Amino acid sequence: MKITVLTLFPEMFAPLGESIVGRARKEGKFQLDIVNIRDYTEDKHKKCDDYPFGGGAGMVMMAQPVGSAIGAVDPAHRARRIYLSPKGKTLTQEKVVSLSAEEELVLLCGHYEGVDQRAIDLFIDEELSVGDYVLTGGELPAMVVIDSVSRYLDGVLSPGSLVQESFSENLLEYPHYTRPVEYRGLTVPEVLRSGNHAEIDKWRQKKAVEITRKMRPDLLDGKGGKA
Ligand code: 4H3
Repeated sequence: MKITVLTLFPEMFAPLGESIVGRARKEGKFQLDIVNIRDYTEDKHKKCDDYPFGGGAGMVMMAQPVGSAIGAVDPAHRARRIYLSPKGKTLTQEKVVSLSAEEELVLLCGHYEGVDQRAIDLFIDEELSVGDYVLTGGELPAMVVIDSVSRYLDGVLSPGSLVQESFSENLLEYPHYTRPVEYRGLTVPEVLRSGNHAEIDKWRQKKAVEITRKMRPDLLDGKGGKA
């Protein structure tokens, strides 16, 4: 997969050079290009934003730099082009899985009051939100999309990790423990040290249901998930 990010703040994407995503990029499991929209402005002062028609606070990102940037990175419109916005459909795990099957994604990050509506109308396939709150820009949401999607690409996670996850679909995770056996008076549940993998699986499943019932009952009664 190839993911291209369009942003006025490319340095915000430095975290994607680290950890699991950073390693996956270095190993060529996917390609991530961070493109500065400013490189495509036709304004002699490199301006990319302007005052809103109709008045009001804040600045609006101009259609021209955004349109030229998209045209340059995806001339044949082969990519699924996504604008991160609180108006979009909320990103779900199911959506993450479907995005991971795309060959190419373009993620457009707005800043300030947002992007001129004509750039969205002309160039964007879909708006996505990472949750019902407003952020200063679409950069963090774009990173959320990249991180969550990259986990489903071949060779990014260790073999087994996603299998485990699909067994517990619509359930929250059971608790994890590592050494030592006792820490500040709290001990690791006996069953996890028993070596009995059938019993361990049963215990984990039971805990997952328990935790889901307590924290997110909506996931069990079908209101929030597919259950
Ligand atoms: C996405 C973008 C929240 C989300 C965002 C989300 C700033 C989009 C500006 C930027 C527009 C205002 N906030 N929930 N903010 O995914 O450019 O909407």
